Amino acid sequence: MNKNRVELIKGDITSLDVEAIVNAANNSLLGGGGVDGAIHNAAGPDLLTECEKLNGCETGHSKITDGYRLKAKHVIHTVGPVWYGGYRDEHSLLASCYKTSLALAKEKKIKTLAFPGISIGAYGFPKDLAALIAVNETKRFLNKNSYPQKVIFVTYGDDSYETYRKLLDQ
Ligand code: AR6
Repeated sequence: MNKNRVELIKGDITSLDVEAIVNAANNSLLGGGGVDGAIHNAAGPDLLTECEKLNGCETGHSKITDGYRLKAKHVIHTVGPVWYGGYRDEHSLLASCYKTSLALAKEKKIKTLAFPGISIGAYGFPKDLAALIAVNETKRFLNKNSYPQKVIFVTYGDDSYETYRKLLDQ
């Protein structure tokens, strides 16, 4: 994989000028706190209206909507697992969030896709393990597929940046 296809930044995912951003949503897809709240605030009420028609989403799965007032044309809503100590298949469910989000981006021929740290806030997934899963799944996918052309990992107000940096430099 060409290293230029993965980027790492610090900041607010809602302000990015990319084709699609990923939302760390919950099973209802009807909004919440954290990055989900920030995305709904920035996108405006039409996002909720579209989400209401989606009938929720299972953990580890992803659904796509428009981005409305966001610069991003699309939002891919993925539902990460709540961390229960690693005994409830959390690892493969989080991997599935990345795989299904990337697969939707491929299907829609999305050029640039930005991910926040799925499950590492309210859902309590250990950050280092989550970053490893995010990077591994993304590299594996990009090695086999030409879309998305670029993936941006967005870290926010925590210390995940250095963890991602080390993993991406390997
Ligand atoms: N831009 C980028 N990253 C952000 C932003 C932002 N504007 N805001 C927060 N983060 P969380 P989860 C980071 O809790 O753990 C919601 O209520 C944050 O610092 O948003 O998957 C949903 O509705 C953290 O690193 O998502 C669900 O109920 C990361 O985003 C539940 O929380 C994820 O934190 C999902 O929990």
